Amino acid sequence: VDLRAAIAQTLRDSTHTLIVCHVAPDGDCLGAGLALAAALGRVQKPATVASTDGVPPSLAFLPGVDRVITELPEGEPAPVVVTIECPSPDRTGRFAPALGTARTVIAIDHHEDHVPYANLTDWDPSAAAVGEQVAEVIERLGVEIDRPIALSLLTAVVTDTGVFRYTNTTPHTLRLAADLMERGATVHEIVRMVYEEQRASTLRLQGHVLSGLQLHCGGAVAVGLVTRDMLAESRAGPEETSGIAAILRTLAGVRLALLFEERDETVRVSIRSRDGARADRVARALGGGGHPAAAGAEVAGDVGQVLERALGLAVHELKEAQRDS
Ligand SMILES: [Mn+2]
Repeated sequence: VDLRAAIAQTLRDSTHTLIVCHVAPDGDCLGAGLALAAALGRVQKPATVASTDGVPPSLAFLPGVDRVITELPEGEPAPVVVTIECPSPDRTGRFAPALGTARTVIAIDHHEDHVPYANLTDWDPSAAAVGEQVAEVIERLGVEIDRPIALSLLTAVVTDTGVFRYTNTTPHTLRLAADLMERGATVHEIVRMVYEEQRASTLRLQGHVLSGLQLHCGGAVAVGLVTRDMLAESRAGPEETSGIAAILRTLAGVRLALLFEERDETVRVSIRSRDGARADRVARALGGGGHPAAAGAEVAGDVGQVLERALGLAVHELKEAQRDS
């Protein structure tokens, strides 16, 4: 039996479904989660989207964000819980207890490092976005995709492919995007809302970080550093660092880009890679995870120590990539 048909049937049989995004949610998980909730609403099946870290301002245009919950509700637990790209239960943040009280847990994920924990697992690392997988579940629900659902799904696809620039973009991705545009969503409005409504503080912070750019390994490794002072001087929040690692990767000759963000007791490391180097291998060695081209980790210690350790791993990864090719 078709797995996604079984998932659709389970959702149709559920009196209430809790759809849980991962911590620090992105356009893919929120878009996919909101699209699934909207689709269930169309067939009179109540569904709630949950996100420990709420909704980032750049995604506030997504239909239904006003109903996203950030705390586990009291009362009757949801009989069915769907996790959206959570490779392990802890990625659900404060909603992890809901997995224990649910009758059925469904995991939909495209992350390489997924460790099975659900009753039904739709795991497809070849999917460009989890939104591609959710689009197929919605199709099996028999729901006509309308403009709000299309906008959410297209946001998932657009953001996880870096606007169709990353290697994960396939003909299937573009066909789905075309279908969603025929349902009334546009790529332009998403690009405008997500990437072209930036704050001055974000650009100032990028300026600080880029002016301190370091190159290692003959220019194959780019390193950026976000100190607490830089955040204060730019009047930027810690969430405004997203996108800097991707900028570092655009440099000619760079195969691994590493961004280090000074936090209270830890250092947040964001890793981007290309041309055969694997960001996820470096991230896993640091105790984190992610995709081959984009990964990250939160590492205890001061920034100098963490930088030295990560650079050692980056050198090792360049050798590994050489051997793989
Ligand atoms: Mn994703």
